[in-house]
Amino acid sequence: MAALRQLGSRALQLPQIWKTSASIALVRNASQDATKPILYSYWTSSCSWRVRIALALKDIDYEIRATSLLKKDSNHVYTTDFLKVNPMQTVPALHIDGNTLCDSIAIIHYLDETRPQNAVLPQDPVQRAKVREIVFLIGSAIQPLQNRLVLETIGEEKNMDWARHWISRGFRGLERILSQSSGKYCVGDEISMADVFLVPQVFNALRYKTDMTPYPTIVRLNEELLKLESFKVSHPHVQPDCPPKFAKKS
Ligand SMILES: N[C@@H](CCC(=O)N[C@@H](CS)C(=O)NCC(=O)O)C(=O)O
Repeated sequence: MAALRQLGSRALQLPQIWKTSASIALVRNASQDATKPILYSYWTSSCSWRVRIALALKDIDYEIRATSLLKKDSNHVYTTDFLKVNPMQTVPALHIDGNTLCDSIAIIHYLDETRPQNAVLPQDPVQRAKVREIVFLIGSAIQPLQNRLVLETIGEEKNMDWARHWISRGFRGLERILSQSSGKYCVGDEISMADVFLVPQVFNALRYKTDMTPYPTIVRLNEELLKLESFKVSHPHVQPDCPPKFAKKS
């Protein structure tokens, strides 16, 4: 009933027979905004890439709003307009179903809850916990430490060493975890949110010239995942805001 109440006055007018969990799902779908979701994204942003992969895996059509992290470009995150989109002035943000959601983890959970096709969280609680362990390792113990804003504060002289240090520290743990959990993909043989987080993080690692030889499992999984269409179509080098010198010719 609590979930039903959250649907507002519209739901309260429903006949009793509709008030089942199945019909709640139907009502949710019917109330989803008919307009295309808008993704605020920057081509090299690994957090934006996570959401682009999830949208592609779930076959959700969306409009991209290229939002630069660099003030020298137009439409950057420091405009007053974007401040209204994301108070943290970071990407990604996703406008969907009449709401604007920020933070890749929150966004991907929302997508999985409202668009369950090609689920990125396994049903089994242990597998699900393992997926979340990998997601949080990358999302809170690696990426925030090598985020562009942090590197800017560290300064040009030291920032590459800094990024490599924290990525390598995280990858040492991640390699051990994945050597136990992985099958074809990060957790068993099904694509999950862990895969969605892994590939963009490896992209960052390579960008900062991290030595990948100590991480054979990470390298294997990254290569396997990059063969998949959802990872290819969302790749930074095929984004509309990718500068021509990096753009992949198709
Ligand atoms: N926890 C957030 C982190 C978002 C974040 O750090 N985004 C980076 C790009 S990957 C950003 O916008 N950084 C701001 C900047 O570089 O100015 C998420 O997962 O979406």
